[in-house]
Amino acid sequence: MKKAFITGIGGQDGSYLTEYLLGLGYEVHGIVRRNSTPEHQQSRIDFVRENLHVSYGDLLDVSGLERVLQKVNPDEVYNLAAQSHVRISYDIPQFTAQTNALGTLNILEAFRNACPEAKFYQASSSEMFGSAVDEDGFQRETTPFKPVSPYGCSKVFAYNIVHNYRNAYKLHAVNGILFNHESPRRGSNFVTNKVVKGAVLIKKGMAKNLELGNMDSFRDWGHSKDYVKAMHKIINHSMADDFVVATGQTHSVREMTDYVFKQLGLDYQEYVSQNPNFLRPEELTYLRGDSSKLRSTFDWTPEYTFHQLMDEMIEFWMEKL
Ligand code: NAP
Ligand code: F7E
Repeated sequence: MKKAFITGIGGQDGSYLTEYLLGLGYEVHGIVRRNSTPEHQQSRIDFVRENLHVSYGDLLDVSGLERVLQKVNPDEVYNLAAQSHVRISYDIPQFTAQTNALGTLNILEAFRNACPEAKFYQASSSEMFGSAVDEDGFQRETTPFKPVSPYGCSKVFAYNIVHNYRNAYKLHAVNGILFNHESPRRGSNFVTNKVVKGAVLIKKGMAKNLELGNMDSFRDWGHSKDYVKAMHKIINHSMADDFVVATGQTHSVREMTDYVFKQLGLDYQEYVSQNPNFLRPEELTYLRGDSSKLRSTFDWTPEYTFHQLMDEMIEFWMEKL
C-alpha cells in the first residue's frame, strides 16, 4: 500500500486529493494546525476515516515536520498548505510569505532529511504569472513571472526553491502550476462560492443584496476534483518536471455572476453593488492557461465544464441553506 502525506489536508484540494488517493488504495496521512474550535476544522474530511491519519503540524514548525515525515516515511508528499487568499495576503503579507515561501522551504528541508527517496509536489499558482501574458493571450510554463500580490510573490519563491532543491540535491520535486479551481468546498470568501452562496441567500429571501469588488477581471476556472487528479499524474511522472493545469477557457467575474443569478431566475444588476473593501491594491485582470504540455504528456482533460461547475455549486447551496 502506497503512503501519501498531505499538508493542507483540511483545505479544499487536500480533501479532494485525500478522497482520490484513498480510492486508489493509498494510506493517507496529513497535518492540521491546532485550532481553538476543532469541531469545524476537519469538516471537509470528516466523512472519511479508514486509512486516513491526521496529526497536528504547522509549516512554520520545521522540527515537527521532520518528526512526522520520519514517522510516516511516505512515498509521496503533497505540499498544499498555504495562506491561499490573494486579497488577504495584502492584510497579512509577512504571515503569507512565512507560510507560503519559508513554509515550503521548511517542508523541503524536512523532506530532504527524512525521506529524500520519496516524491514531492508543490502547489504552485497561476498568480505567479501576474501581469505577464504571452502574445496569444495564454499563460504557460514558459511565460515569465510578474506577480502582482504578496501571495504571488510568496509562491514564486516556493516555485524557485523547489527547482533549486531538485537540481542541487537530485530530489524528485515538482511544481503543478494550477489556475483557479473551485467546488462546493471552496472557502466562501473566494469569489465563485461567495457569489453562489450570496445569490442563493437572496433567492431564499435570507439576504437583500451582495457586495463584490472588481467584476471585470477574468479567470480560468476549473473544478478541484479534476485538478487533484492532475496533481497525482504530475508527481508520478518518470521525470521531475513542472506543468500548468488549466481549462483554457476564461470568464469575467461579471459573466459568472450573471450566469449564477440567471440560473436562479434573478437579475444580478438588481442586487449586486461594489464595496471598495473587496478591491485589491493591485489587481490581476486576466488569466487563461495553456495546459497542452500536461494534456500531451498524460491522459488528462477536465471532466467539468465551467457551467457544470457552477451548477454543482448552486445545487450544493440550494440544499444546504
Ligand atoms: P485552502 O482551502 O485555503 O487550504 C489551505 C490549507 O492550508 C488549509 O487547510 C489551511 O489550514 C492550511 N494551512 C494554512 N497555513 C498553514 C500552516 N502554516 N501550516 C499548516 N497548514 C496550513 O486552499 P486550496 O484551495 O485547497 O489550495 C491548496 C493549495 O493550492 C494552496 O497552496 C493554494 O495556495 C494553492 N493553489 C490554489 C488554487 C485554487 O484556485 N484553489 C490555485 C493555485 C494554487 P487552516 O484551515 O487551519 O487555515
Ligand atoms: O478572486 C475578484 C477578484 O479571491 C477572483 C486563489 O485560489 O486563485 C485564487 O485567487 C477574482 C479577482 O481568487 C470579489 O478581485 C470581485 O479578480 O476568487 P478569488 P484569486 O484571487 O484569483 C489563484 C490561482 C490562487 O492561487 C489563489 O490561492 O474575483 N472579485 N469581487 C472578488 N474576489 C473575492 N475573493 N471577493 C469579492 O468580493
